[in-house]
Amino acid sequence: MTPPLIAVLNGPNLNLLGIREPAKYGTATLDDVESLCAEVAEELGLAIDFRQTNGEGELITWVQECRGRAAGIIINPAGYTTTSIGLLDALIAVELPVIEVHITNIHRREEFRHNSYVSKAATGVVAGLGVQGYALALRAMAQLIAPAEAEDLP
Ligand code: DHK
Repeated sequence: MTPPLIAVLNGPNLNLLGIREPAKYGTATLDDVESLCAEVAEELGLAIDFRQTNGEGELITWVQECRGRAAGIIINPAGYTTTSIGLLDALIAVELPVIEVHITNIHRREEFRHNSYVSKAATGVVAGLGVQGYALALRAMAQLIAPAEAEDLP
């Protein structure tokens, strides 16, 4: 059986992980995060499509493309979390389980980071646990999609 595909999508400035404000975001690079996700996905029997973009439109297109292709979406929308109704609408439109990840605890930070549009489409949110939040999100996603997968068993 082909492993279920989970899209792991990353928004603006996450390409700078490791260099960008390491006291807040840590020293792991985006490549390190991808390796972590690949390792955990393999353990869970999932396939991942791990991507990053600085463009809002591209992120929305990637979300749209998940329909009929992916079993779930893990997304760190970064700066688009609190600004993009277009991203929210795309996440609602695809009708897939969505887990929102933030490396930092956005609720302990500036007020403008608190109001996540993406949360209105998210099944769950992981925030403040560093890049391990991606691994936790994958584990939670495996549980979320398990009943649907089990129905396919003989
Ligand atoms: C990443 C960003 O780039 C910020 O815009 C968010 C998020 C927080 C994170 O913690 O991963 O406010």
